[in-house]
Amino acid sequence: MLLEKNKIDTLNDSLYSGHRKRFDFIAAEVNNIDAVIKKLSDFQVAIPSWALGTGGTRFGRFPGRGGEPRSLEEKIEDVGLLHALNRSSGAISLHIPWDIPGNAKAIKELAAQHGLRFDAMNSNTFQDQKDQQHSYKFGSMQHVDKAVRKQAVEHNIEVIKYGKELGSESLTVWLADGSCFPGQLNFRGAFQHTLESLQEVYDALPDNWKLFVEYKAFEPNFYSTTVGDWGQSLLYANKLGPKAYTLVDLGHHLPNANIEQIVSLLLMEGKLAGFHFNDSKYGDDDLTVGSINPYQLFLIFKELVEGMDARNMNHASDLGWMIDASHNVKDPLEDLLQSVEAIMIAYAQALLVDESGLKAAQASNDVVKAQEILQQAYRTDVRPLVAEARLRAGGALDPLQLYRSLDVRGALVKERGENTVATGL
Ligand code: LRH
Ligand code: MN
Repeated sequence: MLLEKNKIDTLNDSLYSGHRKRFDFIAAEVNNIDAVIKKLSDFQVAIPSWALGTGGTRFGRFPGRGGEPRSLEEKIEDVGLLHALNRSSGAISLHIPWDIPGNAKAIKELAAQHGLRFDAMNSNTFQDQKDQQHSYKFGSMQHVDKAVRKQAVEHNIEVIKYGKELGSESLTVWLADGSCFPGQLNFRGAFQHTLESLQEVYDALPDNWKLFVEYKAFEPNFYSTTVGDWGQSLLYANKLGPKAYTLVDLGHHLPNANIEQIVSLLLMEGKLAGFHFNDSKYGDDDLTVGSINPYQLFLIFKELVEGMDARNMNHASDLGWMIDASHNVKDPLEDLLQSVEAIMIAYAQALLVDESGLKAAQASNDVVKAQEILQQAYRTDVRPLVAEARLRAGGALDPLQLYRSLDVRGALVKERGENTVATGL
């Protein structure tokens, strides 16, 4: 479904005067307002191809209204729709084998028509495919059987091949590998096998590619995970080489982990790959970004802005900004629109932090002043700034309102049917 520009213009015209008032009010408070808006317009979040349908849990999946994408082409159309609405979703991250491009050239052209590029590719050695020779029941790259490890390495090299054809420049490896009971696994053996396997994948990377090592505390293994936390992931990344980095999925931490401190140190080490943004209250809940703990998201972006500026990094292009969520009760596209909005708001708030004032407060241990400076930015309603960035980039002032007023889901159901189910989680 293509979104006509005039539909966006009509909505924007109806919302413009209110927006202008709110924008002028906040803009009066912000130094270098145009630079801030430019940074927001340049910032693009990659949409996961595996989160365009209704997800579920082991207790079941409750279908949505339907109209889910039936193919990679329709997934690209849906991400194109999101990007037309908010002009901040200019990339898609594919998962193989859920999204094998039949004709890579045609897929690349279709994505370009929607203004989309291909972000990190994702391999999958956490499920057994029907025609697979060896099972990953007891792991993939950690497996005691060399043949299983070899199969996992070959799959990742195949994923790189697809990525090269599509213009992607990075591979995310998330390994479900681990153990469910004490005694089941030799930790050193599992680490060494995994490192050797990752090294073979690393050696197959094109020169300009990056390898993202994604860690996770638990699930589907519930006693140990072989890439279980940022320290273990950093160990792998340091041993593999300069093209290997650590990927931070916000939901992959133990309760109350200080993720903003982890981010600050990985950035300091030049080993931060990027993010899988989502939110959670307990485990890897994969909920809408900013729906449970928006202050933590702000604190993470505050460390990102300060750390990236300290290394003269380009905010828009030097890290991988991706969402990784699953939608059990919301319309997938509405959920993703809310997630992108939450990310843009946290980034805008972080850009408003008085960094020099904060440094002065820290230097004089003025703890109260430091908190006041942070919360001044966090408590600033930056939504007009994010909306203005969308407007200047040709997007909708209120993407969700337009998505609903045009009944986009209804049109997708008419086009695709009620019972279509997208591949993915
Ligand atoms: C694992 C994970 C990983 C993906 C999968 C869909 O929990 O976060 O990034 O491969 O979700
Ligand atoms: Mn993830």
